[in-house]
Amino acid sequence: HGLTTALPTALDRGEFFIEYQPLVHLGDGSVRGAEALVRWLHPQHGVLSPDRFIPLAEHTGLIVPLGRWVLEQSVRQARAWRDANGGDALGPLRINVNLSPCQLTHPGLVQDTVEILERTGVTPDALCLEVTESALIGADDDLLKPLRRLAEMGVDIALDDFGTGYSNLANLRRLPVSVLKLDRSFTQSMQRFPADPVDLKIVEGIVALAHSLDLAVTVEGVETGAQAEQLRILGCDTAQGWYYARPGPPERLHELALVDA
Ligand code: G
Ligand code: G
Ligand code: MN
Ligand code: NA
Repeated sequence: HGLTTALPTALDRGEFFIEYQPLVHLGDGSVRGAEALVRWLHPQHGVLSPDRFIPLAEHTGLIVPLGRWVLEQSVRQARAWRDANGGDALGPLRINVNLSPCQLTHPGLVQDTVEILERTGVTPDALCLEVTESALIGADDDLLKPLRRLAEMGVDIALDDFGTGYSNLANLRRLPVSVLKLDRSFTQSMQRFPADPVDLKIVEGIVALAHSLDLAVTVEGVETGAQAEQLRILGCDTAQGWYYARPGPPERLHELALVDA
């Protein structure tokens, strides 16, 4: 329908924008960075969430230029935060950017990323690329190669929505990932304090495994202080969710980081 015909030219018309949701250190509550979440300001339908147009963008191939645009904007934003802080006074704010499976198979990914980092003067360790667990299940070496190259450069790779894809845990060793992003469903089950004992055991097990493989654990969808506390006790490293902040404009992230410094 209407979205399908409007999507191909939306990028040129400047209708996309990015909101940022803070990533908070569970130990001390400090803001460590943000996830970039794209939105489409459609002239008739108003603000559309990515669920409404990312599948369409993947289907039509627009996801490659759109994903590149999101990456460039987000890395520029990370640079702007750094400059506004007068260097690294707050510690560098890191930026997380979602990658679609289609972007992984696009041959330009590594070079585009290198060029964007060079143009903006942002170091690779300030960037984390999020790939869903389901995109990497059964991934062959060709698919993993660009991610390996990026990881070798110092870019962090996060396994997004972890725990929903039924991936072989032993498979984790093979993947060039440094962060597990635990799926929101685990956070939801921590709503009650104490949480369901089986879910507690599962999260405890995932955290132990992750840390033994030198992976950091990020939790998403944290909506209450009780959830945050439970997940902190379980050893999770970083959290994201409405309890801290909703996705919002870049100025807000800077304010949050400053307030807390
Ligand atoms: O922003 P929202 O909270 O509605 O996010 C919904 C989904 O859209 C999330 O799963 C997120 O990973 C995805 N998403 C948000 N921004 C991007 C993007 O720039 N690229 C891709 N591929 N997915 C995105
Ligand atoms: O990439 P990913 O699917 O993880 O994207 C995060 C999605 O989760 C976005 O759609 C974002 O708006 C949403 N989200 C972020 N924080 C919360 C939260 O605390 N609760 C809920 N229900 N959704 C959240
Ligand atoms: Mn994500
Ligand atoms: Na996720």
